[in-house]
Amino acid sequence: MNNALTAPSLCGAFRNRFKIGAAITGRMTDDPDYRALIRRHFSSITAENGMKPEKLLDREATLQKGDPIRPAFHFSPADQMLSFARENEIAVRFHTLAWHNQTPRWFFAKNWDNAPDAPLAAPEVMLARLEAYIQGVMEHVNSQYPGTVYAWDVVNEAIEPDQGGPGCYRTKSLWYQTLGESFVPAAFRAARKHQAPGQKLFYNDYSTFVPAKKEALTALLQKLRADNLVDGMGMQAHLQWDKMDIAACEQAARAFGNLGLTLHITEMDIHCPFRDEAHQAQLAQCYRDYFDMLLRLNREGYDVESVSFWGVTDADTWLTYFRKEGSWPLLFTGDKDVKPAFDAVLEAAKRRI
Ligand code: 9MR
Repeated sequence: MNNALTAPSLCGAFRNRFKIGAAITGRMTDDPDYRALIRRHFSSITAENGMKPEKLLDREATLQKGDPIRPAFHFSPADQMLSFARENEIAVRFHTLAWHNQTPRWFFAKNWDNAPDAPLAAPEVMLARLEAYIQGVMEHVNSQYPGTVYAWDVVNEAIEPDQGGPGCYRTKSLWYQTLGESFVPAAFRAARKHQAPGQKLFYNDYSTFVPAKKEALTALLQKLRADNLVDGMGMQAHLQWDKMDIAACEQAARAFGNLGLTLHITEMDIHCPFRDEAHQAQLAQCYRDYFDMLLRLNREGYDVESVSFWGVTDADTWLTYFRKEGSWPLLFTGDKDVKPAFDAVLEAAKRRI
């Protein structure tokens, strides 16, 4: 097998098509082999966890500050990755500002109370906190690392048809419980205020190809678009090798693209619990078909701007924990060799579609 460090550059092959990205961890930016691999193959990075609210919010310092609205931050985990990106001229997708998950409950509570059953803060307080959070993060990033972030995941995963709320909002989200659906436009409005020139604002979600979800998302994006609040749709693309429905993915991409939105594939992996040659060849075929679809869309004039994998090698995929079984879903092995899926994606870049 070919080592990833000598294989042709993936992002180089796609230079004229779209950015190729990966979700990375802080540990990777300390490891010389990962640094070299990322530099060679990726023109975009996302922090897998390091820029989420639970990583940036500092409760102790917030309490000390004594401000009921403006929280205190510790930016060091994010700074490490932003510095790595800046040094290596890699663009950053910032993930993520408003999300129900990985945002500590105390952020939603009256007086920043940490008790699991503490009363939630009043809607006007939460609106002000949402704006203060977004302002605090965006001002820090844009003043300390100008030109580094090109896309912001402003709102992540607000729609969940299974929770049955009106408009299919995720009703269990504490953002929804405190502010109702208005938290979505409010977050985008705040981000618009603090974005730097050239940055795009994204809504990001998974299973966007499921018809009920696609419909609800399209309705939401249409409203946001009408108010000029959103620039792009982030389609996560956590897929499975034996349940690929590329036509459904394509239909969703077209629906969002037809609203005039830039399209990012933000979190791509294709779960495959088998590492043998035959299954990995099928995985490669899944990637080939998916990338052919994206390239076709680009040819037609859709603005597919960036495709990011959720992880770098099979050794660091979240799927192993999530699926509670082995998963070999990405383009590089844990030993940092290229896989058949890598060759398939690389070849897709060369094909005239
Ligand atoms: O990959 C992330 C994993 O390490 C975390 O434990 C998990 C916790 O919420 O979040 C994972 O990333 C998610 C991303 O932020 C949003 N879309 C779904 C991703 C996979 O769960």
